[in-house]
Amino acid sequence: MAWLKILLSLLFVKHCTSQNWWQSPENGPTCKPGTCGENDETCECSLTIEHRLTMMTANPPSLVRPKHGRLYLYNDTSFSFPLSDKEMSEVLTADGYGSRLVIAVNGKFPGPTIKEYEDQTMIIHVRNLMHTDSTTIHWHGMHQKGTPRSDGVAFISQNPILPGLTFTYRFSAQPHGSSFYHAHIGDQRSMGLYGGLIIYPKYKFFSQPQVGFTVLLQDWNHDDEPETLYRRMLNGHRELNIRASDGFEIVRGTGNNSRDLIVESFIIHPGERYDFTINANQTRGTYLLVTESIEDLSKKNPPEYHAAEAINQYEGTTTTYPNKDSTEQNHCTSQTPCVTFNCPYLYYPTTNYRPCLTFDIANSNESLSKFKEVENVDETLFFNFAFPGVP
Ligand SMILES: [Cu+2]
Repeated sequence: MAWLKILLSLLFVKHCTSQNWWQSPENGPTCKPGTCGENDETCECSLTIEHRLTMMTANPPSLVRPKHGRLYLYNDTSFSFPLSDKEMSEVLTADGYGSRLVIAVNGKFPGPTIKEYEDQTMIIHVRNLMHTDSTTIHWHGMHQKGTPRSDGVAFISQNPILPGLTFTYRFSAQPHGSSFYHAHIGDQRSMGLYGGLIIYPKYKFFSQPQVGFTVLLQDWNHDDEPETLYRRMLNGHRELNIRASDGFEIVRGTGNNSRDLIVESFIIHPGERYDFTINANQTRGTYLLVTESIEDLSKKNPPEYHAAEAINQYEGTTTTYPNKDSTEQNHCTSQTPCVTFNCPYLYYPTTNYRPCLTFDIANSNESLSKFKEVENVDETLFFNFAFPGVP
């Protein structure tokens, strides 16, 4: 009977490992091993939602503060004992300023990026561990053909997921591209309940890179001011060209049929996504990727600068911490203008040698994104959208 015992224990071990992948959301995988691969039919993932405080160590909970890229316990007044890398990785830093309530997904803020392949059946378990708040998740950009119940709009396509409950979303991963998921109830999205949703195309295209990084932008009011923001992703160094196209398939546009736009910056409205390539062909060092809001802050007293910054560092170089401020944007000249893409106004911006390309300039190689003529029009309605801007 020994062989049977061994067989049974093997079965038991296998059973355990396949059941437990979702039970340690912070350290375990987001998606079930053996799913979500290029040749898999399904992609099964688990998102655990809970409230967390930023700038706190995990165990025991203790407030931390930052200095020169490291974190220190709040009572370490002389900044003598930096936290270890592991301890730092457990802290949700957010804006690094004081402590604030956020929503973490699998212990992360923002949530983990889910990567899958086009046409895969998505099975996503959402566990709501918030104590009093119900939630839903909308899968931004997904067509949800035949699966309206998985669209995630609270009170319209589903009942909210009550505290302590788990809800499973099922839908087909269509169309391909860079997208994201986000809460669709209250202000949970701006508290952190969102993450990347990258759908790789079924067919490989020439020179399509499969590696890269995702930049997620969110509205952020540390003190919960009721302002909303439009944002501009701005490259502070004009030599680092951003190649961007409309929609999502710029990544494949590097071959002969390239329809890339070479721009210095582009304007992102809420919910929009871009795939862009940064040509790292500059002097090795540290560069900033800068996102600014496009509000007119010049009349504010004192002047304000609303921006988010990310450090891009060439491998093997020492990190420096370049400081960006809004006064340094004078690298655009009449000979070397800074091209901006997706301006909402005809005359934005009027100064600084910033010619603007509007969205209709961008062309796509993607057959699905081609404009389709509508036949048999019953009625034509005119919607008057106005973007007056500042003359
Ligand atoms: Cu959305």
